[in-house]
Amino acid sequence: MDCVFCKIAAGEIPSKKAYEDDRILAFYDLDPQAPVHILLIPKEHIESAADITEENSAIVAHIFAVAAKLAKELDLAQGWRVVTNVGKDGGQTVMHMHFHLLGGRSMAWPPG
Ligand code: D5M
Repeated sequence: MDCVFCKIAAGEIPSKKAYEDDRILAFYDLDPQAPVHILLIPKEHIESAADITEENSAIVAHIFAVAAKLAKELDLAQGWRVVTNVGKDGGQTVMHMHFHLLGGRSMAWPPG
């Protein structure tokens, strides 16, 4: 499968890692939208949050636990945001589910 995030998870494409275990990888976004901009992905290929089911949803809880740990480590005590884009209207450009962890600046609402 020609998936850039599968290749990053497999170490075939380099990334600046923030966290890794057997199930997930967190790495810095190459086009940062905030002083801290990290992507958290499952190593297993899941296309988007639209494919989350009762059977595979534990990975999402794990990703949020690691996001909270990273936010603490990176001193984002003022606040931070987790975003996942789904499909064309959601602004998803890489079809491997990922969660953006954004922090280090004040966020606007609603997102564009
Ligand atoms: O976000 C996809 C995000 O993925 C976007 O912010 C750029 C980032 N990206 C794409 N390729 C790479 C590599 N190779 N390293 C790091 N970051 C990358 P989306 O929600 O799909 O619009």
